[in-house]
Amino acid sequence: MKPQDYIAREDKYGAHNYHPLPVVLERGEGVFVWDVAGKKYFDFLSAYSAVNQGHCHPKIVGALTEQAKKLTLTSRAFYNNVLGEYEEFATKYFGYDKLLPMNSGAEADETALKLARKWGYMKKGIAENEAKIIVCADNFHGRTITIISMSTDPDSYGGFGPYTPGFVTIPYNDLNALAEALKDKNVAAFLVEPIQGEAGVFVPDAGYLKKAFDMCKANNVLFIADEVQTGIARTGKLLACDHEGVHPDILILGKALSGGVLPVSAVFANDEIMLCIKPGEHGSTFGGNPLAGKVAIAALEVIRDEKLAENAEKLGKIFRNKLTEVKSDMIELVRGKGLLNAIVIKPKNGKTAWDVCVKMAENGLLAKPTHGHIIRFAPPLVINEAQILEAVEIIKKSIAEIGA
Ligand code: IF1
Repeated sequence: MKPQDYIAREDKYGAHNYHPLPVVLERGEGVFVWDVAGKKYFDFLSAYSAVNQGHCHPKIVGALTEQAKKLTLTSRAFYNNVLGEYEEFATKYFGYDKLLPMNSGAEADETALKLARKWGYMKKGIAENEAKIIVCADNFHGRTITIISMSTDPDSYGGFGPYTPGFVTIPYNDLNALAEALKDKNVAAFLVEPIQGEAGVFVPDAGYLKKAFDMCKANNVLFIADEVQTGIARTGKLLACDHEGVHPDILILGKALSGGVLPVSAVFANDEIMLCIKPGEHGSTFGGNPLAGKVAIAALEVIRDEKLAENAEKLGKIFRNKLTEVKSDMIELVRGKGLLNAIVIKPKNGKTAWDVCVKMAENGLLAKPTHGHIIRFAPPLVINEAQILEAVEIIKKSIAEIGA
């Protein structure tokens, strides 16, 4: 089969809920992926920051295959010998009393919203069904109906109403707006991405997260960090909140929590919050399965043992410096933190960010535009300096070819 045969088959039998780049991949290893014709690419998306440890990391795949031969799923109707081991390891790793295991990032966000509302009624004394949660414009927290009810992006919420009530939207990176919203005594929580990934890698002002956290504490409001995309070493620290010494009341993780080998997400909180959910009040068939537990332990050990946060910090600076030096009237700006970066493309001669991405693919590097004119660059954190420099050359060459 040729690439277009794979594409035609998906088009015929699969929902059209994505518009992928015309590349058909069949193998991944470390920072590289290969298509069905054997062409090799740098992966500069990492499945939206789920493959931070590199494709098919042998330690993580080893944990997966070992456990897969023993026991994959019991449901939570019974105990199993792995869940407690994973819960102890991960709660000590991130510094919380407990975690609630789920599968997708959206499920973890939904869990955090339920937890915050429960806490609001049981501990803050908010009247039943009156709890409000502050969210930021241009957020991305997933695709469920409640989560898109918080969205300001018509592509996310359009045509899916009616919407879940109880959300107050403020501009991102705006402490005055937060101060105003916190005056409402029915506010239970503030849900925020430490960096807005989907919006185009918007890094807030230095000090924003810390000041927002302090303002929430002063108003008895929970600070919830959605680190599904920014967490697990992506921005140069274990968590993006660590850059400002913020320890969220509720932490949401997903994606690279499993190194991309299967869906694993989790919500972390201390007992005062977490124990507001009683037995039988929340759950999921696969949440906390032994396969996920062993994979997540291995994925987190790789982050620690291979010092991937430190690597992301060091190579991210080199990447941004090199890209900033590129002389091109198509590059409006370069921004990011660690190895979560983006360039804003100024269209030229009708050529857009999409054309740049198609050209980069021809030249051996995969990345994808977000919101039309922004290209996100997020390679696996196992990348080395020589590979970063080689990737910069491909980006430079592709922009020059498109802009010519
Ligand atoms: C798609 C975006 C990225 C997330 C944050 C929760 C979730 C995500 C901060 C939900 C998921 C994914 C979803 C995927 C593409 C990708 C994405 F473009 F959609 F927004 F990364 F920026 N919180 N992001 O980024 O996690 O349920 O997907 O496991 O839906 O197209 P999920």
